[in-house]
Amino acid sequence: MKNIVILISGRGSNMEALIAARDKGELPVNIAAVISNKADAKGLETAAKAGIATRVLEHKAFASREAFDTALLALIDEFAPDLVVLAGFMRILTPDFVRHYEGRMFNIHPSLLPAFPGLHTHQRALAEGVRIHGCTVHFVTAELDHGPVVIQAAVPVLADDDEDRLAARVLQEEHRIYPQAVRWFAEDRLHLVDGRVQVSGAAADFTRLISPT
Ligand code: NHR
Ligand code: GAR
Repeated sequence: MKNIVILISGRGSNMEALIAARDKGELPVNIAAVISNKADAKGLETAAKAGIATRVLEHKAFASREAFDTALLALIDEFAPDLVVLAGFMRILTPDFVRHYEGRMFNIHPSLLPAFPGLHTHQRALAEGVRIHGCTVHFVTAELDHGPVVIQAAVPVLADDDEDRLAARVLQEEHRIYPQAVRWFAEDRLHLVDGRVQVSGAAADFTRLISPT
């Protein structure tokens, strides 16, 4: 079974969705550790209650991004992960760190990339007046929020939406697609071809059905 390490900075509801999927037998991975760059991240308690090893590495204790990333890499590798899962992790990672985990690090981003990379995505989607918003799981590359897309989910923007309501509706979809993406990885069904992700097996058949060429 593959090992995963989850990185969080806060609430950790995406992490919880992964734990729940594992507990239901829908996600065949060993969650080796949950690591936070913030000591007060609520998700740390949730992970500890689930019996998962937790670690804190505070970025504030380091003089530079490079120094933090070097220590973070060493800490993560103690758990020998096959996949590193960013789940609401709020620190931009240096190119050397990203290269070390190339093809084996996921992020979930609360927009339909390539729209709205970076922060405050729901507020920006509302300000632009887009009718469709959503979330994206992608492989992490050095360019922020630009890595190959693994899976996306679309969420309608309603006339009376505010940031909180829209964020909550997107979050529900995040909790559905993140376990799905990690499951595909665990099943060795993801293949990078020319910088794009192919999903082998039933999902690929489904893709052909809904977009005939
Ligand atoms: N690192 C790289 N190299 N590439 C990506 O695609 C990354 C990444 C690190 C994190 C998550 C990302 C998101 O999904 C992510 C993707 C933090 C920031 C940010 O500006 C932006 C995007 C993401 C995460 N962070 C500030 C910083 O200076 C700190 C903000 C804070 O602490 O609140 O690092 O949106
Ligand atoms: C999620 O919406 C996630 O997509 C987003 O933060 C939230 C974390 O929630 N991530 C980013 O904005 C990364 N910059 P969670 O801690 O409950 O999973």
